[in-house]
Amino acid sequence: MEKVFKALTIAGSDSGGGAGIQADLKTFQELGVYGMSAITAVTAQNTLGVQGVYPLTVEAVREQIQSIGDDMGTDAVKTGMLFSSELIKAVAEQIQKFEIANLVVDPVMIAKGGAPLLKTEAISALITYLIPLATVVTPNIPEAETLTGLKIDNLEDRKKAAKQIKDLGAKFVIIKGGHGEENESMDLLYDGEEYTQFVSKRVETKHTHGTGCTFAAAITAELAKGHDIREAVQTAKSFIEAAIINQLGIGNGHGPTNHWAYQLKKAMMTDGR
Ligand code: PXL
Repeated sequence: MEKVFKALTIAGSDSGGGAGIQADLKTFQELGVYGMSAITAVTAQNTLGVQGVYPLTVEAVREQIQSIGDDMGTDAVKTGMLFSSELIKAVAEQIQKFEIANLVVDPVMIAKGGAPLLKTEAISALITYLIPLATVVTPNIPEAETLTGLKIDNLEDRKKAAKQIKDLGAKFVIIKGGHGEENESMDLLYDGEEYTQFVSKRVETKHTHGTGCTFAAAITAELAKGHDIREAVQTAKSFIEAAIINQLGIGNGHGPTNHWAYQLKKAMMTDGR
């Protein structure tokens, strides 16, 4: 039998299905990776905003990861919404215990409408316990500013922030360009020596809910399959670009992206259409 690659997401549940655990599992599936989850918090949420946040206990989170580690194992882990310093510490301990090879840390802080998904007191725990274990950290510009205390206005600022986050102990850093204002969206990868820019055209749309989760989940799936970081980021970029361009028009607010668009595009290309 062909080897089955597996990925585990440790994140919050988005009842609306566009972000969080749901976005991660859909993305793993689309990229041919078996998806597993450890839920840190349940959010009541739709395209209009976050109506409720219900964190799980430290025990509940620890045990979900334990169950997977004891039996199934995983080729990669992604973390998303972790909410509190207690949950971050427990997750970091479990990740160390199971000697996870590929860890993608998406430092989720605030939902699109402004609802906090990480308590302010937990930012230092993220820096102390989790980022040093990361293969790659994937902040957007506001998250990179919070992690570094820098104000990011231009490419030089971005490079400085990437270096500072790398110095916290992560192997790679990608500062995403989705929050910029240029008509291109550029993601900047730093490996400790070189900066690599991944550029795509900016798409004007309000349907971008869950883009950060989806991008990081695609990187996780590709690392799980054994691709290197540059290949993984390139595929993730194509995946999220297709998902944003082919949005679904669901809900009255910031709608979800289209998680099946990338495979559809690939199938059409191999069809010769
Ligand atoms: O996109 C960040 C994010 C992560 N996790 C959950 C979310 C969101 C954004 O809304 O709801 C559960």
